[in-house]
Amino acid sequence: MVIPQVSEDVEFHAVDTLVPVIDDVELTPEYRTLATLGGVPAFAEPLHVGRPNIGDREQLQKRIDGILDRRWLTNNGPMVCEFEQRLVDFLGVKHCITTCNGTTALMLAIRGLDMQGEVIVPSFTFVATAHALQWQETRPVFCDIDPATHNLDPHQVERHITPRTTGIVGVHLWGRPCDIEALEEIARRRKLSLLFDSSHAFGCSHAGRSIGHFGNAEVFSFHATKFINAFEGGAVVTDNDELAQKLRFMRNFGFSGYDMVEHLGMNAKMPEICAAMGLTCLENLDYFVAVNRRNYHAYRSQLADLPGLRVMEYDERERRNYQYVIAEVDPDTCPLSRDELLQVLHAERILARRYFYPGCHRMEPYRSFYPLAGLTLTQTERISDRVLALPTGTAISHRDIELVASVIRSAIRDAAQVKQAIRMLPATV
Ligand code: T4K
Repeated sequence: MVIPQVSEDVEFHAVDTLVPVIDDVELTPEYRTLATLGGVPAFAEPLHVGRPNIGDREQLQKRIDGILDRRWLTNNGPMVCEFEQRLVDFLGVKHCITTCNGTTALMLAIRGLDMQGEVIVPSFTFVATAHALQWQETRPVFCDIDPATHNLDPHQVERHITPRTTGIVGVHLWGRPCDIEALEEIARRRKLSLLFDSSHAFGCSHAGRSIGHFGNAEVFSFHATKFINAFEGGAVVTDNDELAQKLRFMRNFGFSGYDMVEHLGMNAKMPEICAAMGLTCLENLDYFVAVNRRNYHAYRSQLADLPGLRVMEYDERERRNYQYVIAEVDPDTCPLSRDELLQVLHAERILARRYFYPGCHRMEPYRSFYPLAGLTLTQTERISDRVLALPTGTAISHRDIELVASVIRSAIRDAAQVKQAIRMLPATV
């Protein structure tokens, strides 16, 4: 398969486009009746937030054939070694240790960095960030975010440090880097380990340097829904030789050779077929970025000037992967709440998501540990009530985005009717 080039002025079509129910010629999107108001849903099949990017299938197939011919399926095989080397070259880091998913990569890094006791972490993240700590009995201490960036607020981090604190885990949410300098300064001064959960930030940069370079280590996820996917997969990257060696042992039961175990370990190895997918996606990275960027700009222009709805911005002076298109709905100025808008979209089979509602502190086991956490996590609660992730990626077309945007515009225009109709609908979220 030839990967199409995406240029600024040429109309593009998605690789795996879902087919809308409505014929292009029949209805101008703006004038169709919303499904909430009794119309036909805009999409025949669910339109997901982040369907996997696939890349060049022929290349992937060739790699899979090679794996089968070699009969070497896992345990640090040649495909995994090649993937790790390509990641090292791409990111410009010293070491890359791939794993079977991002969560185990976090778990290994946390243990490898000896993060015990309490670790400061945002609540506004995918729950895996907190679970990776709690799973090994290290207590996640939830810290509020800066509402402008959705990332850890360094001023709040200082307030949560106690004699039991051993580290900080920052999350570069939506691929927008944390306030890295401030967090590095705190970690240095208070002698804490600093790990970044960079699951959203593969291919992004900060101050001209690739994400992957910062803190003591950074972790990527290569889950199917991520910008670069390996079906399932993850990686820890670091410049620290000793940590890298320890992590390599730990991901393979602690073995240093055929017989000798040097460290407590687990089975966190990436299989060869996952590395084949990862390599194939990596080769198509420029195409994925171009499509994501184009989708992002399409949404921004088509949703501009709506009252109370703002599409989150990316700093275009830095490298970004544009993997998430995030709308923020202000309940004071938007005629519909975020949840009402979500119901409208779901009725059209547009499966927008409330990432990362309601915040980890409102999920178990953390809700029971910290029943009053919401009192100090005011920005987390405020933002998690406003955010809506919209469908993007290489599986959706420009036409899909036009339809999604027209549904949102129509819903806001006819908000009074929509509100009334929603009261009669069963809740879908
Ligand atoms: N840290 C952060 C900040 C993370 O965001 C994540 C993962 C992690 C750590 C942990 O990394 P991993 O251990 O997962 O490598 C998804 C993903 O499952 C999860 O990996 C991701 N974050 C999170 C943000 O999103 P869900 O439950 O919201 O969505 P899911 O997996 O059902 O899929 C999303 C959409 O994509 C669906 O609406 C359906 C569609 N889809 C999904 C899959 C798996 C497909 O079309 N094809 C597919 O193969 O968690």
